[in-house]
Amino acid sequence: MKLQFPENFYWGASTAAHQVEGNNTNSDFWLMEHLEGSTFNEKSGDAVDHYRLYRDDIALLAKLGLNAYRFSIEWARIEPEEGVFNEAAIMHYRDVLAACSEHGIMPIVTLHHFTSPQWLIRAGGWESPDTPARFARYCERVMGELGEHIPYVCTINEANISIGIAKIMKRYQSSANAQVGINTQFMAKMETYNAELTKAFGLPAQEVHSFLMARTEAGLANIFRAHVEARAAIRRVSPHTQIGITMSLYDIQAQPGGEENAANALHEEFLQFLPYFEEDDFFGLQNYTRAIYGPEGYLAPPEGAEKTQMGNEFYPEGLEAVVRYVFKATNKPIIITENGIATDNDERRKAYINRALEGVYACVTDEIPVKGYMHWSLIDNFEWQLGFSKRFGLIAVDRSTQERLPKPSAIHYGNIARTNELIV
Ligand code: GCO
Repeated sequence: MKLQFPENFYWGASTAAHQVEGNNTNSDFWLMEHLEGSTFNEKSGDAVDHYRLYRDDIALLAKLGLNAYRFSIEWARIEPEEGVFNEAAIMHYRDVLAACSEHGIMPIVTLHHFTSPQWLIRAGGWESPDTPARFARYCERVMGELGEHIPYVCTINEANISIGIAKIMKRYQSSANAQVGINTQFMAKMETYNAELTKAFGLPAQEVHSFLMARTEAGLANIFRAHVEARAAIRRVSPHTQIGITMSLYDIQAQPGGEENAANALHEEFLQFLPYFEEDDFFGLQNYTRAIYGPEGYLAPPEGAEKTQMGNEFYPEGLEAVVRYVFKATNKPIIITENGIATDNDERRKAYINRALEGVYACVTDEIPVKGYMHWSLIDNFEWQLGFSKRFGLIAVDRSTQERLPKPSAIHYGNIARTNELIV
């Protein structure tokens, strides 16, 4: 059967600056990757050298048949010191946007994708009440200069991620507590790490507030205030740009007796933030798997479930459910800004794409305004703490030569994009 997508559907892929560009030396993550006892498996280094090779990468994306590219602009490059804006970095992103335009690619730009300038962290990071204004000032500068070339902007990537991190940490700690040996080792490692953090940022470790760290209630509110203040600033300087935020969302399911836990999770991870999106133009939705709740709380994936390299359950059907609940709650146009799978079995990536898109098709048929699908990721890249071993890319990279090698899934997805048709 052929499933025909709407004519103006955006078929794209996503990346994030720090994960692909390389040498993001003024960012907080760069510093943290280089600490002794670092929690990163490896350093980002040259990553996949996208800062230099973006023209080839965008040409390749277009050649595959895609018509949209979601990437992020790096705050640490644009404003390496507080109040000092680097014109060369702004020019670089102007060139990236020009390359998109030459290839007929619609850019979707993210202004903050996890990494921040080191000076921001020294000034209190994401727990400081001054950070929303600092973020808005950076957004205003970038959008004032480049906004005319940016039709869609996402202010902050996965603004709700600290909630997911806190839940994972809690699960990890309860399993670590059960294994005292590991726990002692872990504590010793943490001590070295904390001492190094203090040295690096000149602050007590508990005052280092990078984006992917534990967050207080006030810190979480700061992040959403940063979105609201940035949105107002962007509206002033680039009134035609459509503005949204992106959120990390699970298909939240309940087993009998788990309904209340599931409803609480939905509220905590998503519904509580609705007031902040009211004036947004679209919603950036990111989904990778489902989360099941029973009467006692979160349940591990069912026995025997297929897992991805991330340990997530292979569950592409989750996307449809998330699109439906997001639309019901927001009534806004949706762009799927991330969805994908870490695997070395590219056949499973193809299957994941097909099954996820079948769900998107069902939503579109029900007149839910899904504008586009951005697969994570265009290219294998630096998966944060887990390094380069987790492969989400449609395109592989030989990092010794930086040669790009499109996988069969890239050809497959490109054909869907080119024909606007999914064959199931
Ligand atoms: C996130 C980020 C991406 C990740 C991707 C795969 O969701 O953590 O937006 O940077 O690389 O999600 O884990």
